[in-house]
Amino acid sequence: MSSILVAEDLSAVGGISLSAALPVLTAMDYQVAALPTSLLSTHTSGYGRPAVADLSQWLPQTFAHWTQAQLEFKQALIGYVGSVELCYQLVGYLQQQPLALLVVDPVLGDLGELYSGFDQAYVQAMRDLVKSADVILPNVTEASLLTGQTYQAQPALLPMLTALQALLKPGATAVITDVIQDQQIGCAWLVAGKVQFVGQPRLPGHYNGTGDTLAAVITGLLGRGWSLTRSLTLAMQWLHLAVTETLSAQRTDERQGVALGALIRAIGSLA
Ligand code: PXL
Repeated sequence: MSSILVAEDLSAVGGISLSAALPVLTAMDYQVAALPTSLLSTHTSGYGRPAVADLSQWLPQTFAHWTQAQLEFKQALIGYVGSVELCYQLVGYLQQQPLALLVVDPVLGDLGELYSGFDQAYVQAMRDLVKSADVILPNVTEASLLTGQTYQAQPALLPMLTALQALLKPGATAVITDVIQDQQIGCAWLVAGKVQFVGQPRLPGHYNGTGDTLAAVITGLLGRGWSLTRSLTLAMQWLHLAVTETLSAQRTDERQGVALGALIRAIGSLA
């Protein structure tokens, strides 16, 4: 059983981020070190202003303790971080780890808007953070913010992916996760300068946390040694299952993350 560090917010209500990544990666047989980068009463989209705990002392103390306890991580996923300072602390901690895979979902915003509480200084910290990643998983909004391009829901992919690649270390890959093409929604990335796409039929609605769940699944599959193409293809199929289940359960509250039961059963059926 391999261990994985997952660093993202714990939002008590909303079913996103750590609340989604923990069950998904546990079902994939990982031992998860669940590091709440922020502790919130709800996520920041739709419930008003959440109560936020101050973890600025606890987080460096946690890194110091883990170092003293000689805990080691070969795989890590970073999602919503929440402060500029912590972006740099995470990089510092992970630089001391024998990391073979670092996936960063550079959570910044959606639908053309920054999430509440973030500003351009935070975008810059995220640009610095993604330099350490092997794979980054921005949505179109985040890709636009990172590259400084004006947001368009359906941007030209080649220039956007090329600009994203320029932010990364050699050998790393940028994958845009909410690309719409021919009634499909899916992932786009570059191979030898050509745009690749894997998608699934687009379903109605817009659910919080789909990006977080997708990032957990992709990281889990890559961590098993699967190729990027195979990981993204299966991850999109499973996300489709999750959104289908969410729709058929008639969960009308779009602030809640996607239903995870069908996805976890699908993970269980994978030998
Ligand atoms: O799903 C992205 C996300 C993650 N974490 C927090 C958020 C959001 C989106 O609103 O508020 C705290």
